[in-house]
Amino acid sequence: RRYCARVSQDFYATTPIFYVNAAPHIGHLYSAVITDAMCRYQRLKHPEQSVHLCTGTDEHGTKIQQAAATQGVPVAQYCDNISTRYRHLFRESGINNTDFIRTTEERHKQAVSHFWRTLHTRGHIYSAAYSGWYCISDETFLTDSQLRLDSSTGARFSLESGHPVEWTEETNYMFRLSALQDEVLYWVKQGGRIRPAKFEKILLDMLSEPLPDVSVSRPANRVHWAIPVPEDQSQTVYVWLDALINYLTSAGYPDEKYRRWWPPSIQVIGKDILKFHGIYWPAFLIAAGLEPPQQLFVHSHWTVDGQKMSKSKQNVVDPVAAAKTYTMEGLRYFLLREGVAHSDGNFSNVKALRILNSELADTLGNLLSRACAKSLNPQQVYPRLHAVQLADLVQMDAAKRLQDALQQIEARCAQHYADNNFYLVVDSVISTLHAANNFFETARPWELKRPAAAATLGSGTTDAANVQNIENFERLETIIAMTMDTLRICGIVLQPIMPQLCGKLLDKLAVPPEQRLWRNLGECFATTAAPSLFSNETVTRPLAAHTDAVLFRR
Ligand code: ME8
Repeated sequence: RRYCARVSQDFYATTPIFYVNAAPHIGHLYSAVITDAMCRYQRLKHPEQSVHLCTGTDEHGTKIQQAAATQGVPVAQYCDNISTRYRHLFRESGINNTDFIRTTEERHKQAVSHFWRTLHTRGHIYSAAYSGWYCISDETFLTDSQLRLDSSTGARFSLESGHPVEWTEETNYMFRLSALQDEVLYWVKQGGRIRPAKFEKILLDMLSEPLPDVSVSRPANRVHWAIPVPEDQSQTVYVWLDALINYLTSAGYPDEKYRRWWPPSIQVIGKDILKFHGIYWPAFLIAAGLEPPQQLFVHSHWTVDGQKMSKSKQNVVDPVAAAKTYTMEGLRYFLLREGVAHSDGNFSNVKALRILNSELADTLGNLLSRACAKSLNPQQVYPRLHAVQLADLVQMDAAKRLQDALQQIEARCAQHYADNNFYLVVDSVISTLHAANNFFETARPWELKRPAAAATLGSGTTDAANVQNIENFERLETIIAMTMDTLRICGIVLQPIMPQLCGKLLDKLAVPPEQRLWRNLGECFATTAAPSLFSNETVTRPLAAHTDAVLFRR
């Protein structure tokens, strides 16, 4: 079997769909923010491409049934409540999803039924008596090696989640996973499918043992909040099979239109659900005659002050509350700046405040306030560069360092975005902004402010004082223009990470929307020979008067 390169130029990205058994926390938001930043980068880099970003909620199964019962709310209403909280959170966080799927929707039930029938017709499903240790919380049967025995009580618990298991005997439908081991291995081994590479290794380890067949239905009398198995009302579809199919539903499956998006370009998941997405999911797809995803991007977990987040520890970080402290853009920035996919990240208020104050308020915000200060820039303009002054200024070491940083930023950040290393994008931008602040201080523009005599500028007089005035004025304009060019470039690069804040920055600088694309990065004093403004204009451009120059308050 060969998986060919995707024919369609369109980009399809997914987040996991989240269980509605509890409110969203920063871990859930993190998956969505990563995926959103990937999609925003695609739009920036390839504006001609269509992008589909699907997220949503996973609403079936015993866990949800129980959560609703505990609250004494009808289960459908309970699902509505939590699903709405996710929807709001994502809207408030600037997640630009093009679909929000709920597994309780009719379109999804249709997709699951169709997919089930396809597996059945192709001979991948059989009926069998099954017994084993079942963990309700994990929604799965566990083998002996996945259990911990409490010798004092004789009770068994899931090693991974710590939740209790029960001995369960039932007849249900099995999926011939064992027959697809080689196919799955072939898919994984193509390389680059599972990123970062650390998770490819983990998956290959899992695949080094023979895969058992997997139970894909439950008796309807035990799990009734689920999708019925077609042609057998006594059974319901296993929640993980149901949940995984959401990615097809969102693409339009079973209608042929799903082919426009299939297979997904990238599927973002947390490390906790690697087995389901790295083994079951490609196996289900291959069995149904469909192509597995092009890439799985697996991220590690957030801990809080070094501890795993959990309700019992009462240390779950509510993203809505965190956004009140840091602003939503600040929270996005912190998550993408501090999160690295291959190892767990630690959320701490002290660290978040320190980073946001020093990078967003001081480094970025301050540079904009300086360039827009009325004392230096009374006309409130994005001025033009003057060739003679530019040639002289770039002799300064501080200007050379800034120029170097700007010359490298496009290629470096394109690579970092392609690798989904958002923290490295931020690194490049912040060091460029440091270079710009340093240049500004070294160039001392405040010493070039126009004296009152400047009123005669352009009047044609040639006395020495006036010539000096004109030179000073042009030097001042050039320093401000170089600073604004840097801010503009950094603002364009950071848009996928902080869309609103960068929008405000680019608005203030009066950059037209069609000039905020990746391809506009080539147009700045450091990369174009001509001393021109962006888009080769040579005029001075008024700043947006109505937009505040304060980007981020400490
Ligand atoms: O597993 N740090 O849903 P779920 C970072 N419904 N990310 C975290 C995290 C943390 N501490 N905790 C959770 C399910 N996540 C299934 C998925 S997909 C077809 C079905 C993120 O609500 C991470 O992406 O338990 C993880 O994989 C996901 O939330 C699990 O969310």
